[in-house]
Amino acid sequence: MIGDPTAGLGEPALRAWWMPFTHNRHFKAHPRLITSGKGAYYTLADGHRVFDGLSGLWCCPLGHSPDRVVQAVQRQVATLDFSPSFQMGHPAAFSLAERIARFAGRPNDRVFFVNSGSEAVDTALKIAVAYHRARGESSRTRIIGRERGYHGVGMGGISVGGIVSNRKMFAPLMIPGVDHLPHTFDPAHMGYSRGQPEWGAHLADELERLVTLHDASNIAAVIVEPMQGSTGVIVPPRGYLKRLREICTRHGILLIFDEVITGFGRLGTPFAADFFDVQPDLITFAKAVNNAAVPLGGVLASESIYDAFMSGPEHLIEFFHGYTYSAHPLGVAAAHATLDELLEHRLIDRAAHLAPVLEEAIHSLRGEPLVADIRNLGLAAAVDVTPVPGKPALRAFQVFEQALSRGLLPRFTGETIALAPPFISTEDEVRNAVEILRAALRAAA
Ligand code: PXG
Repeated sequence: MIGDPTAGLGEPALRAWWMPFTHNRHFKAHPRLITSGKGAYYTLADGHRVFDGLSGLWCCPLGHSPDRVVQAVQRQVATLDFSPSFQMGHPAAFSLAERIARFAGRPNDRVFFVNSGSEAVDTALKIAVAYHRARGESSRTRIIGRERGYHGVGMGGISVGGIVSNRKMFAPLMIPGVDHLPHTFDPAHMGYSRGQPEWGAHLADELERLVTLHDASNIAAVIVEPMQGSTGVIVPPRGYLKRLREICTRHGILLIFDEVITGFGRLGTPFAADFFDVQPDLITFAKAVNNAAVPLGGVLASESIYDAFMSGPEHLIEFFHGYTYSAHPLGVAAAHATLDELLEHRLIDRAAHLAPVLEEAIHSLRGEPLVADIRNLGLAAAVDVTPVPGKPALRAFQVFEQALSRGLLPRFTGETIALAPPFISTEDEVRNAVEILRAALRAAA
């Protein structure tokens, strides 16, 4: 490890925070503390700077504390710190919703604001089920998720998600009537694929099988991450998402793209829907929408979905759902500033430009010790490592530690190391991050 990152903070000082998705006992014995961030770099408690290889947790495409976002939030907190969004509204939330719909190329969509990806997913599932009911098809309640899917940690999200460790402790709490498509990762057919694998579009036909099993009249929606992020950058086979779209349309099933990771430019297009040229009925987003300066997420809903709710007496609430902090003024201000930066500096084009740089670099790791597979799409890439026998997930952690000590903060999860650098990174920074990973792989072997 670099120096002593505890910087005087011993275990007692770290006792109270029960950390999320963290090995608490190990962490508190060997803490890794971040004290500041600027641009593409974090500074650790011991003063070392590390390159932020995952843009925070996929959420900071502009790097850290960009001036424009900082100033927007500072101005906002001094002007209007909080505004109720039940039966009241603040102007910037309306203009942001319109901007996001236009940015998505879906100008007639409506945007429902929430505070996280998990809330966005649970909101989208509620919209889907309530939509069918509003149209008199109240038997359409079943949701189809996908194996290895990550849709956050709400009750809906873990139910449609497909990561067993996130589900097994909570099985009795899961929403009923969920089924899962198979995931699309098969190293025998797509090992070391660059971009989208050629093999695997036929896996979308599994949806037809589920429709035959349950009957379309019982199915509300299908939810997928267009590119699976958390489970390790699993890239959809060519034609797969188009086929899912066709099957959904044929059977009146809503298609939900969970774009919490892919939204706002990660694939070099505004949304993954643009990249794959497939338009879903609902899109969830969070993270990069406002560079994660303040928690904010949302759901884009097509006009016809919104319209289905707009019946009954006008003085009555149409959709009984929302959060105290929906469209929080600070989150909204940060999002306007983030969109300004993304658009003015053409940073999504820059992500597209950096994508082949990352692709070339990451695939040069083929043949390095421990490497079992490499995948990439847009400005995201993953390296699978060979597990330590009998100790699942240990190897990737060892590689992570080696990388961190050399100045790179990647993401490790399961047997996968992921990279998703900020869009503001230079080509050299992207290549250098991969060189650090190479050194880390060698050192961990
Ligand atoms: N949907 C998707 C597709 C996500 O990736 C969520 C929902 C939940 O978002 P919230 O804001 O509730 O956490 C996510 C979150 C990782 C990593 O390392 C990924 C996420 C979060 C933290 C780490 O891959 N994705």
